[in-house]
Amino acid sequence: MENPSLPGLLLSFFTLLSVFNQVLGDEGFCSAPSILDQADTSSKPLYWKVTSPTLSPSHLQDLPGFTRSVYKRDHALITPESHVFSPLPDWENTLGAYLITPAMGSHFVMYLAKMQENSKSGLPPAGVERLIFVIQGAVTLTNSSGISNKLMVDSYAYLPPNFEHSLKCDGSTTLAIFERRYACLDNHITERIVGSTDKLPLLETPGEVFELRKLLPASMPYDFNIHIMDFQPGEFLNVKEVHYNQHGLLLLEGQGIYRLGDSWYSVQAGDVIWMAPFVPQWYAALGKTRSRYLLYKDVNRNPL
Ligand code: UGY
Ligand code: MN
Repeated sequence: MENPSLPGLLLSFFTLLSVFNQVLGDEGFCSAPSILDQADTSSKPLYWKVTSPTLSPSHLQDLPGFTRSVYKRDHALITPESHVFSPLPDWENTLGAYLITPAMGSHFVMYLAKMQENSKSGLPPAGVERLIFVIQGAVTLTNSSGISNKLMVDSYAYLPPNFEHSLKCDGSTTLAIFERRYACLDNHITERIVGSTDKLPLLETPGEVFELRKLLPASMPYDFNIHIMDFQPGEFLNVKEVHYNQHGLLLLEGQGIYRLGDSWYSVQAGDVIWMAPFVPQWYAALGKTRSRYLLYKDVNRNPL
C-alpha cells in the first residue's frame, strides 16, 4: 500500500479536527455554559440583565413549562419568564406587569412599566404615594407647575399622595414602581424627592457586610423606604432575619441563593421576590459579579 503524502496527512488531520470541534461545539456533550460568554459585561448599560434575562443553565431556556417562579403563603419568587404584561389602567401606551399586589397579602403594589415614545403615565388613586425607579431608558417627570426632571437609569422619584405629575419618554423605557396607600401621621407630610443612587451616601450596617443606601429619608413622615443593597460575591446576610416588615425585592444585578422560609432559591438579576411579615429570609451572593437589589420595606409606623 502507498504511504500517504504529507499534505494528505495534514488534510486528514484538519478534517478530523473540524469534525471534533463541531461535535463539541457550543452545546457540546461535555461542555458547560461558558463563563467567557457572559464575561464581557463592561460595555453593557447598568441593569441590562433585568430587561435581558437569561435562564441558567441555558439548555433549560426552551424547556416547555419550566419556570423558577414559586407562589407560597408567605413568599413568592416571580422570575422573568413568567412576567405577564398588559396595558396599564389609566396610562397611555404603557404595558405593565403587576408582580406584587394585595392579592398576595402585601399592603403595597410593585410593578414594571414598559413605556415607549408616545407613552404617558396615569396617576395613582387618591391617597396613594408612588416611587419610580428607572431600570432602562429615561423618563421625563413633570409636575403641575411645569417643573420637569429627566430621570436616567439608576435615578428615582418619590411622589407624595395626591401629587399631580406625569411621566413621558422619548423611547423604550422600563420602570420599577412601588405604590401604597399613605399611612398619615398628625403634623407630618412627605415631600417630592428626585435623586440618583450613585449620589446617595453609604449608611452604617452594624454587624453586616453589605453596602446600604436608602432612597428616602429615614424620618417619620415616610411610611416606607427603598433600600439599595450591594453584596460582593461570597458575602451574605449575617442576621437570619425574621421581622414584622414586608418586603418587595427586585434583583438588579448578580446572582445568588435566597432562603425564604424553608425553601432555598437560585436567583438572578430580573427576579422579583415578595416576603410576607415574619418569613425567615437570608441571602448569599455568588457568581463573579456584585449582587445589587432594590428592597421595599415598611417603616416608622406602629404595626398595631
Ligand atoms: O432591612 C432589611 O430588612 C433587609 N436586610 N432584609 C433583606 O435583605 N431581606
Ligand atoms: Mn429584611
